[in-house]
Amino acid sequence: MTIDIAQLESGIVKGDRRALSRAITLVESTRADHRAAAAELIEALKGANGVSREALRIGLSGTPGVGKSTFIEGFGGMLTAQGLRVAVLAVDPSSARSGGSILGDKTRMDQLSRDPNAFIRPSPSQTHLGGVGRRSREAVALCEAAGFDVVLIETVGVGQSETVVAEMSDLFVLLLAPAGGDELQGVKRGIMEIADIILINKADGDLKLTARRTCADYSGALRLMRKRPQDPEGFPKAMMVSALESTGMEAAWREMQALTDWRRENGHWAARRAAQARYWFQEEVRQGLLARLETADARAALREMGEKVALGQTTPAIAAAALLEQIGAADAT
Ligand SMILES: Nc1nc2c(ncn2[C@@H]2O[C@H](COP(=O)(O)OP(=O)(O)OP(=O)(O)O)[C@@H](O)[C@H]2O)c(=O)[nH]1
Ligand SMILES: [Mg+2]
Repeated sequence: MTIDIAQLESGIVKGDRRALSRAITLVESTRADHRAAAAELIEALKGANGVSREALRIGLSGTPGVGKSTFIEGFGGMLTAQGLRVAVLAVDPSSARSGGSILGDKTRMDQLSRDPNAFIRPSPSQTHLGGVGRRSREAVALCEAAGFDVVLIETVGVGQSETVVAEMSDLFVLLLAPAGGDELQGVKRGIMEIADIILINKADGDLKLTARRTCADYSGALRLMRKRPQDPEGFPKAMMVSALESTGMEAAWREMQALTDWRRENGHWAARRAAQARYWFQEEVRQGLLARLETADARAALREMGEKVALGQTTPAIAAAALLEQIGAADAT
């Protein structure tokens, strides 16, 4: 593809969806010239109109089948009905998504995918999580520049992807299914700690009672957690929703807004974005170092020195220092 950065930039700023799509394809590319063009585009958009527009970025996580797609369809539709523009991005580790669920999403987000105020971008096929973070973060930045009010970043609740999504979100929402008390233990503590709002989905029909109990259990568990400085009284909180019946959506949105307003007024919103920028900078450095290990020379050296270490001809520390020296990443101390 021929890349006209200025054209992409003006298209995005005007909210042209085709320009946005093409730009996202660009940031997803691993080709060196595309990477350079993507970096230039992101940099150019940062100063678009002299202000960088801020969307509300909502991270949304939940295990397969919990109802993420159904929730996004209902929640996104409620937002667009209020005149808000909504972008939906997905962040998935390579193994998490089967071909089937993309097909499923087409039907589960049928209304939203045809809504002129919504933009849905399915996740690209991924190689490793390191690259996923950058690409998704840049896609978020593009949606923000395109004037979307809300960017929903969905991830399936496996592995490290929640952390990656939390690091690019202003709010983190965890979707859970109704379950017996024993299963409360099943949610990893780390995920509870990054959640701002826990939504117990499927609070309808036969599941309603169980959902109520699950919600009470989580409310109790959240109250026992140490209060975080970024939370007003009562947060993080657990609530019930039914994505299928579209109930609880307005209440959930109200709480998200209340939390957002409080954080903005108390400086936590800006502080979080600043901390995230710092995190992504460090992550880029880490990824850059790792990439240096991926060259043919570095790989050959790794093999060779690994062999010497195995044979006892040198020590792991000395071999490592030599290799780092060779790739130009030696410890200067
Ligand atoms: N009863 C009930 N069923 C629901 C609700 N939300 C989703 N479901 C059902 O749960 C199933 C999975 O819903 P999805 O929205 O595809 O779940 P998902 O989290 O996107 O799943 P993956 O994309 O596979 O990770 C579907 O059969 C939905 O109809 C709900 O609020 N109530
Ligand atoms: Mg889904």
